[in-house]
Amino acid sequence: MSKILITCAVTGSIHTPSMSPYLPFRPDDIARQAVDAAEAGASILHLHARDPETGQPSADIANFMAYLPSIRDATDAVLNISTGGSAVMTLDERLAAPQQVAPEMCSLNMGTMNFALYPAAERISDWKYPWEKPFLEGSDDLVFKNTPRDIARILTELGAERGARFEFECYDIGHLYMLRHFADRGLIEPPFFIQFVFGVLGGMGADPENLSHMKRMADKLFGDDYMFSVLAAGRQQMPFAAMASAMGGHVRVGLEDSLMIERGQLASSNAEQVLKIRRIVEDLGRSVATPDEARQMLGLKGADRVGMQC
Ligand code: KMH
Ligand code: ZN
Repeated sequence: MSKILITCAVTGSIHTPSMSPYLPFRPDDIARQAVDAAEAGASILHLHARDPETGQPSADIANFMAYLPSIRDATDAVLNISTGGSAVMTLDERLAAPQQVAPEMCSLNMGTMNFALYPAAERISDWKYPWEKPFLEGSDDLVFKNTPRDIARILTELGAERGARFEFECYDIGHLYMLRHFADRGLIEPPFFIQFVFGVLGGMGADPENLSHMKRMADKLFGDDYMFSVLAAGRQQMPFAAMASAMGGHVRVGLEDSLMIERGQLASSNAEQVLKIRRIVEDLGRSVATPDEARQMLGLKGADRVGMQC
């Protein structure tokens, strides 16, 4: 089996500060946790920005630039900037920072869907910031818009024009067919790095049968032209990462996807989750890819071609 890529999704736009004191949202905290995660074994850092005062998901370039240079200066991990941002943002807002930074990698969500966070609001009684409750509750009537036109725009503006390659986020079988469609249109080139996403309410649930079926269908649609990684949001994060590792896939962990290190216990950092999955995958006989091995495996343009101005 090839070396395993560990992606760490450091903060995201799902969780809110009331859920965990360890969720980083100030630039120094995002940078420190990202660098620690890279030192722990993450070759790819999947990144969003937040408002430094309130932790609210932010599309503001200044909030990205407040932490990105520190990460770049401290580690050679691959920077992967989200184009999903948050479902409450417009596509123009979501693309502003990745367009400016021109990173080696970007996420690309392969379908329009529900992205329901509201059940989490019921578990919180003590809110730290006023934006959190309406943000979570409003997700019962929110569309995470990723139409074929949106996808084509991201492929053109980030891929063709800026040289990024993609973490194709697939939350359902239909998203694999959408990816195939873009391959058939000649807008993407192998190897495709497909992130199978489980446990988001609106996408497929974290059931091992869904993982087997995603793998089976991806094999059929993409043959040797793809590699898969797995993220399961919530409690199934580590079990699904372990399954992916045993199946020859890659893994994604991080506080974007789960705040826990084990049942009933908050993770104290992103690095803690990276170290845990690293132990598991090494025990299963896999070895962890370095950032340069990740670049080779994914066909990335190289850190020296990231356009970050700072
Ligand atoms: N939060 C994950 C379930 C993105 O940033 O483009 C999906 C995600 C989306 O990572
Ligand atoms: Zn993300």
